[in-house]
Amino acid sequence: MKPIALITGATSGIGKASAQALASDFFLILCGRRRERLEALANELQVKTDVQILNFDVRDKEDVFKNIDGLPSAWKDIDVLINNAGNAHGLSSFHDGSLDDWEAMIDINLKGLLYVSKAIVPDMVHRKKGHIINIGSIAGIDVYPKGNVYCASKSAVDALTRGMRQDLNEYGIKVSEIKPGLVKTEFSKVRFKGDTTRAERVYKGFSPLSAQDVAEVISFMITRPAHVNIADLLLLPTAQAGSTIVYKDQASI
Ligand code: NDP
Ligand code: 8X3
Repeated sequence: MKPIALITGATSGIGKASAQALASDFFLILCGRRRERLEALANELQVKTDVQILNFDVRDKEDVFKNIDGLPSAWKDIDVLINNAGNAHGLSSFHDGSLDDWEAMIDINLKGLLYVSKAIVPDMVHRKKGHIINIGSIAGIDVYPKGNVYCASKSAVDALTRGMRQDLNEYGIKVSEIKPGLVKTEFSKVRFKGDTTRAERVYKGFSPLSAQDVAEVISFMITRPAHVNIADLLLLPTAQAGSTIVYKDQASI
C-alpha cells in the first residue's frame, strides 16, 4: 500500500511532471479540466501505480467537493496534497487590466486552492497526518511591472501557506511552499491567450527551468523524513536573479 497524493493541474506542466516523478512511490489522484489529458496520463502511469482521475474546475466549489467527497473509500485518506492548478491571465498595466482576467486569477490561484484544501485538510487534521505543497511563485515575493494581480494572487498563496502552517502545526501536518522562477510550460501560452510566438519569446536567450526540474524538487520535499519540513523554497533558473533580472544571450533573442 503506497501513500496517496492528489495533484491539481495534472494535465500539463509542473503538475503533470510531478505525477510522473511520484508515480513509483505514490498512488495518484490526478485532477484537471481536460479529461482526455487526464486519461492519457493515467494510462501512461498505470503501469507503475494505481491512479484515479478527477475532472473538475477548481473554481466550481460544488464540483470540487462533489468530486473529492465522491472518491472511493480506499482513496479518501490523502497523504499529500499538491495545490498546483493555476495560471496567469494577461500581462497589462493595472489601469488596462481586464476584470475577467483578474477574476480568473483570484478564482483559480487563490479561491480554487482554498476549496480543494477545505475538501481535504479536515481529514488530515482528523488523522493527524498529511503534507500540503502549495505552488507559489517568485511573483509572490518580487512583484514585476504588469504582473499586478497575478503577483497578488501568488502573494496571497504565500501568506496563506504560512497561515496554514501555523494552524496545522499542532496536528503534525507539514505545509510547504515552492516558489519557482521561470519554468517553460504552457504558462505563457495561457497568459498570452494562445499567442505561441509571444509565449516562446519569454524563454528565449537563456535556459529556463523545466517542469521536470520543479517536479524533482517537489518529490524531494515530499520524501523527507517525518521530522523534516522544507517549508519554503525559491527555485530559479541560474540565469534568473529576480522577477525582472534574467541574463539573456542577446544574439539568440
Ligand atoms: P500550465 O499551464 O502548464 O499548467 C497549469 C495547470 O493548471 C493545468 O494542468 C491546468 O489544467 C490547471 N488549471 C488551470 N486552470 C484550472 C482550473 N480552473 N481548474 C482546474 N485546473 C486548472 O502551467 P504551469 O505548470 O507552469 O503552472 C502550474 C503552477 O505553477 C501554477 O500555479 C503557476 O502559477 C505556477 N508557477 C508557474 C511558473 C512558470 O514559470 N511556469 C513559475 C512559478 C509558478 P486544465 O487546463 O486541464 O484544467
Ligand atoms: C510564474 C513566473 O515570473 O512569469 O509564476 O510570473 S512569472
